[in-house]
Amino acid sequence: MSILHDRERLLAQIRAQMFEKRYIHTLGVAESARILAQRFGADLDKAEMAGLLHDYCKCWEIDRQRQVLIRHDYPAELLEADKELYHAFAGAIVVQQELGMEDPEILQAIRYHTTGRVDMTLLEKVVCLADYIEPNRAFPGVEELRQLAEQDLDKALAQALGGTIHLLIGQRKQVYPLTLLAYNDIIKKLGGVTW
Ligand code: DGI
Ligand code: FE
Ligand code: FE
Repeated sequence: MSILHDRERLLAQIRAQMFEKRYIHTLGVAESARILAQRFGADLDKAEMAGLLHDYCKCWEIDRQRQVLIRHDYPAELLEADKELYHAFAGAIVVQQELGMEDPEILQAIRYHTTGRVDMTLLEKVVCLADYIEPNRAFPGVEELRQLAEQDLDKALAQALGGTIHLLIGQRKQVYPLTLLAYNDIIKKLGGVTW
């Protein structure tokens, strides 16, 4: 049986890639993604699976993540960007190659879970937002974000991405272009500030 269909083996494999805290976060994202999928009409099992896999190589050495990117395909500007972004793009490659995940929707949800992008799919939005609001997250504004996520996926995601952009600017860090494009795209589709 494929590891993807053997839950215990899959969880053990994921657990072996990361520190305990990251694994607890991973289970939280899977749970939140399932709840959001139910609320907003995405595929529950795909959302949960993408949540389980989204940070698969987050705890790997940066050089190992970079090697995965270099040996495969990555956006031209990624290696110049914050290394925090590598794990999302490398993760999508690794779970395909090492675990045999072939579902393109799940792979894209992993790939874009950190940066977002223009025209995010429902599943991508669900996983990206679940990453922000899972039960173990604690940051200023997370409660407000959870409440917004009860009502409106796009508003919550705009608030989440906007918060990250704000934080990065406050830290004098680069903002990856896709994050700005994702934020603008959602705000545009919302028709401006409506909340
Ligand atoms: O992997 P997680 O910690 O669960 O969460 P994540 O995948 O959303 O990673 C977020 C980190 O990436 C956070 O510390 C902010 C950092 N980061 C650096 N540059 C950017 C960025 N996040 C976004 N969305 N866009 C950036 O340009
Ligand atoms: Fe992540
Ligand atoms: Fe995460």
